[in-house]
Order: sequence, then structure tokens, then C-alpha cells
Amino acid sequence: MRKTFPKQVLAAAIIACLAISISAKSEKPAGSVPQWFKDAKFGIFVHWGIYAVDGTGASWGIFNKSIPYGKYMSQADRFDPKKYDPAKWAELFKEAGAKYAVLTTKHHDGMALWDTQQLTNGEKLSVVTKTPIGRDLVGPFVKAMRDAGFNVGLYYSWLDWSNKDYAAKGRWRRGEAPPKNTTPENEDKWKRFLAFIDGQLKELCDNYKPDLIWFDGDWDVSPKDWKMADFKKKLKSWDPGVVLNSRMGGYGDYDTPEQGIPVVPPKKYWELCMTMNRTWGYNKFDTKHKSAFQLIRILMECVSMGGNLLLNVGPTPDGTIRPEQVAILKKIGVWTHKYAEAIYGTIPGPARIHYGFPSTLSKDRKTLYLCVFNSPVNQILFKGLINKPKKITLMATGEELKRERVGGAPWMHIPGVLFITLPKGLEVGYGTVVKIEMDEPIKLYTGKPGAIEQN
Ligand code: JFZ
Repeated sequence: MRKTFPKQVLAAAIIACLAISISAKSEKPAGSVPQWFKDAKFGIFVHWGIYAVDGTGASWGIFNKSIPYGKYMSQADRFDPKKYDPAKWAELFKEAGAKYAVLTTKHHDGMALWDTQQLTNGEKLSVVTKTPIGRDLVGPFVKAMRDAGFNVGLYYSWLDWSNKDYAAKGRWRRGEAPPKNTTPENEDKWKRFLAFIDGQLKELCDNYKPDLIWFDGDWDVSPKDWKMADFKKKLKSWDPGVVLNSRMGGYGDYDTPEQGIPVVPPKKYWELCMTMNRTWGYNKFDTKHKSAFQLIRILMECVSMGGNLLLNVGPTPDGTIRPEQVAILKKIGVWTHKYAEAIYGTIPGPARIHYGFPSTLSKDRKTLYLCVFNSPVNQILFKGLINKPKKITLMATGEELKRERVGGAPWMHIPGVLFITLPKGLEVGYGTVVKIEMDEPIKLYTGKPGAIEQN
């Protein structure tokens, strides 16, 4: 005989299940992204600020104490980007095949690129008040990008190494796990700081109505102390439809792996952010750019696993984009335009067990696009390899092969991507085998690259 439960027991069980699922939802917001973001696949990140002047790198010198604070900030006295013409940037980004662009409106150094009315240590800290250019740089960017048909994102750093009310400064060091439950030590300061952020974010939403806010620098403070749940609600009411990235204590809509392609695709929608050379901001000595081939391959690795690529440029202090970066973007553009159908608006292809290389599918799943990258450039890649290979050879001939490691964040133990160059003109025929010899048993990185965000 079948057992039956009394009605009351069933009702209680249903209520309990509902309660659990509701509370689980409110604790860990699922997040969702609009269709434009899913279809876009390729965006350009722009790291631009006073740090371009001496090429100090974006903000981190302040924290690392590799440059005195005053000296870092004195770059503002010489920040006069007379050739700033965002319409030209938009033209270039369009040529590259990007569909959206994200500008740093305030990096960790606290210098706003717009005419903020909020006070930092009693005065306005922005390019309008502190630099010779003396005007809003965000507005023209937003307008130029919109005119070119782009969706627009604004990067904003929660933490602020100029604002003395940012009491949590210095709590977290490289190589340590970000703290989960910190409380900023001085309540009044912290309240003032939250009001300052609130004011700035309201200005950004009111003035520019961004399609996306790309947060950063949430790691010193717990989501509770940041009042992230409140901020999320406010942002969505100030700017309905805005997409929020994950760097808001896990309250965002999508994940942001950084500098390394995820080995296991994140659960939420995701976007890999990556520098074109090695630094986010302009540095004329950093000439080690990834090749157009590598970047196209990285783009398709992302797209084939259901993610976007947000590729960074660091404009110069005069407001132009350096020729090497222009050239790379143009090369990428030739490819992205030619194969547009296989990129934009697609969904991930079958699992890699079916095809070891990137593949995508049309939304109706009727068209499969398989990417073949071994020819004519003849580079193959391995991701997530922690070991430094002792020797890499082509088994057929024993010939040693050149390798190059690109990306990677050693301080987070993220190994980056290993590119191996096959001999020029190699006839692959039915297949060829590359032998990788190591000193120790193979060690694979299987974590989430750029895992500085709290989940
Ligand atoms: C963050 C920023 O700090 C960085 O300057 C850039 O804007 C990037 C998009 O986002 O990335 C980080 C964060 C933490 C570390 C390195 C990069 N870290 O732990 O050294």
C-alpha cells in the first residue's frame, strides 16, 4: 500500500521548501544579464587617468609604496590630454569589432574623470579641478560611444586611496585571501565614506545612464559593511536595466575572471578582462603586447565557453591610443568582421571533449562553427599549467619548440596561458604530437582566475 502524508505535513514541507529557496535567493543573488551583453562578446576596457602621465601604472604604486603619494598625485598637474577625441576611439573600437566600451571613471587613486561634486578630504578631487585639461572627460566618452552604437560601461573603484575616510585602507595584502568579515574601525568616517560613494554613483547614474557599471576594489571590506544589498537596489532604481559586474561582494550580475581564461567556466555569465600588454594604464616601456593572433584565439576561447572578452587599452597622456595597440585592434577587426556570424549572438559550442578547440553555435543550434587555429600561424595553447616545462618538442622530429607564456597573475598563482609555436609551414597531416616534459608531475590550475571577488 502506498504511504500518504497528512495534508498538514505536506503543506508545512512545501512552505519550508519555499522559505529555504527564498532565503537562499536573498543571500546569494542569482544575477542576470541583458541580451545585449550576452550577444556582444567583445568589449574594450579603457584604463585612463593621471597615471598615464609618467606611466606609473594605475594606482597600485600608492598601495605598494613604490612611489610617494604626493609624487603620484603630481601627475595631475601635467595631465592635459589635448588630443582627446573619443569619437576617434569609437571609430577604432568599431573597426576592432567591439560592441561595448568601459572607461575608468575613478580608479583606486580616487581621481574622478568627471566633475564630481562630492568632497574628498574637504575638496573636489577630479580632472576638472586638479588638472590643466579642466573638464569632464566621461561625458564626451559616453556620447561618442553611444553615437557609434556602443553600449557604455563605467568602471568605478569602491576603495579610494586618497580619501581619508576610507578607513579600511591597507587591510588586505597581495597573496592573502581577501577578508570576509572586516568592519571598518571608525564608524563616523565609514558612514561619511559610504555617503561619498553614494553621491558619486548617483552622479554617474544621473549624468550618464551607463548600460553597465564595472565595479572594482571591494576586497577590503565585507559585503555587509559595504551595504552592497542596498547599493544594488539603489543602482537598479537610479539606472533601470544597468548591468553590474561581480566585484560588489558577489552581488553583481556576472563574473569577472582576470588575466587568465577560466578552466572551468563560471556559473554566472562571465567576462574575462585582460591587458593588451602587461599593464592596465599607459606605460611606454611596456611594449610586450600580446599578438593579434593570441588575442583572437583568447576571444574565441571565451566566446566558445559562454563568456565575453573585455580587452584593455591604456591611452597616452595626450589622449591618443598608442600605435602598437591601434595596429593590433585593426588586425583583430579584420578577423572579427570576416567571421562575425560565428561570434556575435552565438551560444557556446559543444563541450571540448567533442572538439579540442573553440566552437560556437547559432542560437537555433542549427549551425556549428569550429575554429581552426593551428594554421597558418601554427601556435597551440595549453591553459592552467602551473609547471614550467623543461622541454617542449615535436615528437615527429624531436625538434624543440618555442614557447611563450602570456597573461597570468603570479601573486594569485594564476599561471596564464602557454603558447607553443609549431614550425613554420608544418604539414600537420593527420595530426602531429607535441611532447611536454616537466621536472615534476603535472600541476594544473583549476581555480577561477582573478579570484579577488568575494562570492
Ligand atoms: C583590478 C585593479 O586593481 C587593476 O588595477 C585593474 O583595474 C583591474 C581591471 O582590476 O585588478 C587587480 C586586483 C587585485 C590585484 C591585481 C589586479 N592584486 O591582487 O594584486
